[in-house]
Amino acid sequence: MAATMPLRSFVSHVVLDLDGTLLNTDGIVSEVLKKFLGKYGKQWDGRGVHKIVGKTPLEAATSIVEDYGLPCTTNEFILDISPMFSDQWCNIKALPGASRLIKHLNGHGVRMALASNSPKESIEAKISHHHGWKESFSVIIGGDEVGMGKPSPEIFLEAAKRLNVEPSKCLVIEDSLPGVTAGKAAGMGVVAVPSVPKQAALYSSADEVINSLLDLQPEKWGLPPFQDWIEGTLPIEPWYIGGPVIKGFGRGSKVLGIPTANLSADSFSVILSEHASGVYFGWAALSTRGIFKMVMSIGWNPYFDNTEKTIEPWLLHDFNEDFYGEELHLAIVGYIRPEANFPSLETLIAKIHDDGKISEKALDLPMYASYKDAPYLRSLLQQDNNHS
Ligand code: ADP
Ligand code: RBF
Ligand code: MG
Repeated sequence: MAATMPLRSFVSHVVLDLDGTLLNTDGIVSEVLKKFLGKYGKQWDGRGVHKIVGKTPLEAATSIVEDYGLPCTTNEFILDISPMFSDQWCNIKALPGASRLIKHLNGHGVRMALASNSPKESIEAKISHHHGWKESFSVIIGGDEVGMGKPSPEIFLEAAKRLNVEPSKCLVIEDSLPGVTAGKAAGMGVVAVPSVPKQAALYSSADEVINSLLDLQPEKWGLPPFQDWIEGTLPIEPWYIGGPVIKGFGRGSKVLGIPTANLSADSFSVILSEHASGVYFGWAALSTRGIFKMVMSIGWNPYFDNTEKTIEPWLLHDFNEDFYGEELHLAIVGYIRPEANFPSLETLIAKIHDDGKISEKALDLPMYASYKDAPYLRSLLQQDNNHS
């Protein structure tokens, strides 16, 4: 594989896209559109997101007015909906790994530009809610500062000019197709981080396609490597999730020989959308049994091509029985790798066992072990509750 990889040229500067790359704007956009279209008796069809991701506000507005046959002009639509968006800027969450990347590059003196199709004013408003972001960029350019937005290379060429560097020394990080096209047309290296799931194949013009910013390897581009990986694991801001174990697809234990305690994807759709798909680990509490080490997959399981984003914890303990219906609480403390597809069941199974071993070992490190005592887990245990 490595031998067939094209040689990448090293870069000195990084140009970042904002919406969908650093910020989870899509969720907010969908919420606002749902509400707005509801006023006209129309229903927002989430599958239309690809028509607006990475577009200029005018292009996106034009396609919505057309597709939904709205009884207003594009300009009226923009005037009407703009305040609804502005009200929501403060609620847009950073995407997984965004703050880590900005801090890392800035901390190593790598100069960065932010180049977004949205107007400069909205960019400033959006990033003002994220500590340390604005100061980290040497250059911030909005779509309103250039003649043509992405996919025209203009905005990226202007970014290079303001950074005072050759375009070929810039690495663009982008989630959208228009952005990737613009970056390549500007003669820059491009890493795509697609924000629409399962669409990686469309991004073949990018130099590299990664699943989330957590997977970026800056050293591939001659930039300083991340130093926060520990024994094959990346510590993350812990998050907690729980509910009754539901019956899954019957594939985990039956086909793979690896039982996974499915949690209902419906109840967690919001929290799942906020976390990148991939393999994570942490601690699991079962009310009548105790607290156990755990490794899990979040995502679409490419090997089985699930239609829904699922969450499948494998408790690293021999239970010899099912515990459907039982309450399960999870503390997720670290990340291991993106989801992958495999040529055979055997290779998938081997990889999951590797993940298990990595997790077993890492969870003994004090930085991960301490979460075994998280109140969210302890409070579920019946013995503990009986004593207090
Ligand atoms: P699938 O994971 O495809 O749903 P099954 O439903 O056949 O596979 O089996 C998974 C069930 O096995 C879980 O719901 C859980 O009740 C049980 N189970 C037994 N041991 C474990 C374990 N170590 N980790 C997770 N689940 C386990
Ligand atoms: N499925 C995949 O298709 N690709 C993966 O990379 C992958 N990694 C997994 C890692 C762990 C730790 C676990 C528990 C499961 C993983 N699976 C993966 C999901 C596996 O295919 C899943 O258990 C079956 O889909 C059973 O429903
Ligand atoms: Mg399962």
